[in-house]
Amino acid sequence: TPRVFSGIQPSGNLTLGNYLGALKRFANSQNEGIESIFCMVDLHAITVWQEPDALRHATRQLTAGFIASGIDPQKSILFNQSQVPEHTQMAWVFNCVARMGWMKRMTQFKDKAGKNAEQASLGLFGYPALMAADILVYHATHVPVGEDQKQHLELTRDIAIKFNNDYGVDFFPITEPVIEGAATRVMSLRDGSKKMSKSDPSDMSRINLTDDADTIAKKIRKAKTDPEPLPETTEGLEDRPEARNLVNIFAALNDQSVDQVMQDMGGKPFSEFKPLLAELAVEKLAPISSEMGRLMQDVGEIDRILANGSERARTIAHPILRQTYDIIGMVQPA
Ligand code: AQP
Repeated sequence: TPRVFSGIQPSGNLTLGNYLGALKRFANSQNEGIESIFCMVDLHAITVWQEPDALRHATRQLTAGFIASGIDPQKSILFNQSQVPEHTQMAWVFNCVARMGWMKRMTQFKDKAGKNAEQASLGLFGYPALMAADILVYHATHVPVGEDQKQHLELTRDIAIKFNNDYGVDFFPITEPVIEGAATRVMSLRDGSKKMSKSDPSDMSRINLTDDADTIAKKIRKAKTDPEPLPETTEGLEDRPEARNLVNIFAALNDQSVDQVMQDMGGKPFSEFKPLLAELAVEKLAPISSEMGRLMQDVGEIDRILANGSERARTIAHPILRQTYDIIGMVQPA
């Protein structure tokens, strides 16, 4: 039976990239009646420094972001990773399955550690093994994510395959990444070659789900573009990363294909297209942002949702961890 899992780090403000690449699509599986498990991956967040109060706040705000994006905590399981110890327990097993060589090929580690890899935390290096544990401790079959997570999902498959082979079992499923839609990789508004990211030092590079209408409009107006008007056709976007990014964003926000957007917008100068995009972004994001604000007024309720979700998550994760221990030969109480 299919089961969906995905996670987001409470490492700052949610961006338009997180929304279009992940959150907006999460409600799909829930609404199709597929069991769906969504996690605030707070243990992933501390692979780089987080102020404790900011982490607590971001975890609650992210939970509000999920709910405001259409995740129903009754239908789906919504929880934070640190309340379900089976994730880290499974991660240890996978630390012993994954090979150093596999981990060293991970481009996200290279990007995030930068030139100073010796100063990066061991957790940042091991991040993908914990991510594999997040997924496989539920035997999840499908993982909706943005394009940047593709390599980590391939590693998750490699870990499942090696575990199954090493122990001669057919235990872990080979997970399918679900990377679809017009905005699987939303780029920075300041640099069409970099992905939009919550940790980019420039706030002008991203749209935050908490930005107000004026800020959204200003960021889109100032978004970097080339001087030409939009091309007439989709093909004309090929060597124009900034133009392509804005068209992709428009398409994803409006639930259209890129071709459909180009039929309406092709040939328009940015002075016309940008205000239309800003208007659309405000129309789609403002209700989410105000719902998040409303939910954040009752932090106690958010904490209850997370505690309840964590309990439900454990009822799935615990037996799978126990079976894993049994397969690998750990003596357990009868
Ligand atoms: N720019 C993006 N376009 C499309 N999808 C994106 N995602 C992130 N950025 C984009 C997707 O959002 C989900 C959660 O991401 P995450 O917070 O767990 O980690 P991340 O990929 O590291 O996100 P950020 O915003 O770049 O955070 P920082 O700056 O803290 O590292 C994932 O499904 C991801 O693909």
